[in-house]
Amino acid sequence: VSTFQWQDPLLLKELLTEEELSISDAAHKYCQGMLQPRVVEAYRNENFDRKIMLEMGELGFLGATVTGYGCAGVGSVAYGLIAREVERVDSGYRSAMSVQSSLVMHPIEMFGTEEQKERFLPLLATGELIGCFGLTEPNHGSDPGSMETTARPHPTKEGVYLLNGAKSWITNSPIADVMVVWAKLDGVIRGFLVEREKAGPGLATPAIKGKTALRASITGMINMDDVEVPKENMFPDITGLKGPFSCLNSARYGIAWGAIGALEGALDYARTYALERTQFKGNPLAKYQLIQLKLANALTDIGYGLVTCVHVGRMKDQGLCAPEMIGMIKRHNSDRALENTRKLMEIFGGNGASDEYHIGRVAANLFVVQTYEGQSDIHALALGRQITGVNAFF
Ligand code: TGC
Ligand code: FAD
Repeated sequence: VSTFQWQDPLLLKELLTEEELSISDAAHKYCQGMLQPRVVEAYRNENFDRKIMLEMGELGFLGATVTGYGCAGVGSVAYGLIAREVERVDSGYRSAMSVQSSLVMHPIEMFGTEEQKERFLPLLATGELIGCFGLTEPNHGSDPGSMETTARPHPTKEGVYLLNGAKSWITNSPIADVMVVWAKLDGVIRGFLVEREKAGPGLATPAIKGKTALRASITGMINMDDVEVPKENMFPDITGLKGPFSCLNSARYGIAWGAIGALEGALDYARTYALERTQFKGNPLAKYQLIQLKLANALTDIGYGLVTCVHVGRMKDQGLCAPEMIGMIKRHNSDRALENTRKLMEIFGGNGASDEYHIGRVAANLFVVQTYEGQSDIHALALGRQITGVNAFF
């Protein structure tokens, strides 16, 4: 028999290897020591500090699962533990990290030529280069198969493609040096590595300002008007939607961990507040049963969420993971994190509206976490399609 530990309710640490525990500790120290002190100002001013990518690179957090090319080559669970610690501070910081890792480095590792890997991966690993992933368009989000962005051979320059179209809501795009852009070539989806330096005047990546969430992350568009991309920057073999969707498996898996990290952060803020704040005869809020119910619900979803993440991570590394398993934990963990955080926010009363107390930022961010990489209802329909064999999308 052991004593219950609210900080680790189902003893996650017993499921982890020594290496995973030490990566998790290192990530926790960096995130609490270096990211947490910056986050209120960053969020208030919509400011993403590019130096963060260099710091994460130094610690081996970028492309952590990639083998070789200056990357750490760790397993999926270690990657998830990093995402959890980063998102314990802010979902936007996790976005920056996971886009670089899962949506830029991972596809280059999976689909790139040897030349593309050698040219991009080491510099993306250190954070000297920043990447982004352009799938969503102004008119096509949940249904990226209908994308309008096109690629066509340059009429006069041999071995060059011209890209035309617009991508919207793209994490990191305003500061990205290399952009993974998905476009239709002769009606078939292909992936291109668009380099800012070589793209010419037809490329514009304006920031989307005035966001009501994820303000510590930079988000923008990728506008392309005859942007030139050399043939050697196209992924050679991958065609169709399974290209971008394979990248999303890895990123959605990281989000499943990250969302629980955000909820753990929220629970910590709420517990501290409930113990310190008194109402009615000097009692701390923590004494009241309705307050304890909110804390208990959050803790239960944290315990369940983390155990499923470890399980799916192990299955992923053994090649036993179906995409819907990842969709299921991405959906469930982000839904539970959002719902619980919103309830925990009530504990703060009016102070919940002050950014100094963090909780409002966490709740606002989690709306986006529930929305990007497949909104929760989209993942429900993907599961429904598997259960019934009937397609409810169209
Ligand atoms: P569907 O017919 O289901 O699939 C088309 C082809 O793709 C294959 N496929 C997958 N392959 C690997 N992994 C997956 N998860 C896959 N899902 C589908 C599928 O096998 C098929 O292959 P083939 O060979 O038979 O052609 O496609 P559909 O058009 O019916 O769409 C299904 C639906 C709605 C589930 C899908 O379109 C979807 O997931 N929509 C959500 C869109 C989305 O997630 N967008 C994310 C944009 S990136 C982003 O948000 C980054 S935020 C990053 C951050 O800041 O953290
Ligand atoms: P829509 O597709 O218009 O959906 C709106 C609503 O309708 C949703 O609730 C959806 O579930 C529902 N809906 C749609 N179709 C159906 C249906 N058939 N049945 C039932 N309900 C349906 N994209 C990228 O490519 N790269 C990025 O880096 C990136 N970063 C992002 C960062 C931020 C801060 C945000 C907010 C978004 C980001 N996105 C990115 C875009 C994100 O993936 C999309 O917003 C998301 O996929 C949803 O698409 P949409 O916004 O067009 O919503």
